[in-house]
Amino acid sequence: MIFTSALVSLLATLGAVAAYPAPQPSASSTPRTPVTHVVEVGKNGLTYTPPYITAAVGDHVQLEFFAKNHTLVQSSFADPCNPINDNAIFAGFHPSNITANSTGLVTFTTATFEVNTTSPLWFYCAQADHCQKGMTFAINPPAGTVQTFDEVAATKTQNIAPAGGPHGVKIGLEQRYL
Ligand SMILES: [Cu+2]
Repeated sequence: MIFTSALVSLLATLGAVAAYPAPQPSASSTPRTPVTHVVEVGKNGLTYTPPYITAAVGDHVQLEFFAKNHTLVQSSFADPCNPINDNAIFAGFHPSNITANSTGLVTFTTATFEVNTTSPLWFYCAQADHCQKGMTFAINPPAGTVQTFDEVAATKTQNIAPAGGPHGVKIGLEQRYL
């Protein structure tokens, strides 16, 4: 009898344990789903839209190329219009007829890269004098620095494109309705 009541007691305890909800991972330990930031290149003149973004490590930046023939090159903050080094991100040049007035299903050439740092990243368009004219882009720029970058860019006597083809990006196609 003692054994039976002990068993009942044990089963009751087990039942209570089984009914208790399993611990859930806290919000802070849940992996963040990477975000793809679409950036329209040359849609609204010599600009990237948006001109800068806030992004986390692991996020992707997807460039969509509008007319006429733009690119994206990584520079340092101090020296715009000049590739930061031989490993600079370079989207390549992408001639396009798509404009802000285009309608219907269009096919963009895209260049996509992954954000691999929380440090600020700086970019420009190496076509003609687009860099000097303010066609610049930034990821995680500190407050107030975008304007400074553009002011320095405007003083540059050269706008330098990397040699060779695209670097550090994945070139693709993206269809969407405008
Ligand atoms: Cu351009």
